[in-house]
Amino acid sequence: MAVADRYPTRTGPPVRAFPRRDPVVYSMEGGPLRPDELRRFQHDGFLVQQQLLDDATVDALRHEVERLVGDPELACSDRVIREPGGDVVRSLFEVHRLSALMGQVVTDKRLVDAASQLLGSAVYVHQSRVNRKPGFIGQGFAWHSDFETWHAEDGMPAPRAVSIAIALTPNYVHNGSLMIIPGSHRTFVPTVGTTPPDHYRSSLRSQEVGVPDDASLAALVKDGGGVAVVTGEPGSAVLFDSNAMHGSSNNITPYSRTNLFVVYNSVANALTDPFAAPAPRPEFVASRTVAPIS
Ligand code: 6CS
Ligand code: FE
Repeated sequence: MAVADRYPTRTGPPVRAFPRRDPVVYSMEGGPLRPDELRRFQHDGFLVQQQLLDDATVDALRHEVERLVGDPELACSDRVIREPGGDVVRSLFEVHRLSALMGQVVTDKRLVDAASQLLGSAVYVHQSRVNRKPGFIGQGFAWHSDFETWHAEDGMPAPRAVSIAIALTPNYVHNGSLMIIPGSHRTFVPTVGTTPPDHYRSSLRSQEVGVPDDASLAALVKDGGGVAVVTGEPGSAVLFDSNAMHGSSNNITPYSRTNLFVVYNSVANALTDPFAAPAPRPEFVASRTVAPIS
């Protein structure tokens, strides 16, 4: 039975943004996040946590990233995304299955329980990745809502998912760190355009379809009171709503900005058919295995 499309996107102009049609925080109890943290997440759409992982774990994760980058068997996999115009590794996908240590991190109770509390249900891993953003080379990510892509291309019904990004290297204001528009998660901005076949092969290198128009972005920034740059030391983390408008700039400094991302989806929000794409994306980008993390 077809699922109603409550967030139509990838349509023709004009773009008409509309208020989010689902809650942000599903439950205030039953998890590690304090009421003040939940209120901040509800309002801003993101929450920064310092020192989530200890230095030894972060060092080991950084070594895991470079092990995977140097793995000749992985080099030709679609899981490896390279920078536009070159072959430097930009991102690695489904890392929780490629690295036992990363698999442990994504099932860590501190992350899972926080996600479950926010989403009000058991959760499973929708996607995991490392965005490597090496010094001098790492290019940015255009402004986008992850949910807009996950709805259009993966058939995610509602924005009942949360990303947790863990800094593996220092995230400074100047080395291409994540920028989020506060409050943008409470507005859905449809995008103009048609999703081409196998879009992920280009969009993960440089995204053009699924990028909101400048007028909508300017309105979100005005309503949000500006743009937040998420900085933090290695081991810090940011939890951000699936519909938070975010992006990042090129890294022109010597300091790599390498982050481990995991996306938790509610088990009540399992993927259906894409709402605006010719075919579902591969499992390593969008899991259709709803295995609740206990
Ligand atoms: O298409 C996706 O799933 C990916 N694209 C971006 C720019 N952010 C989320 C995710 O990694
Ligand atoms: Fe994103």
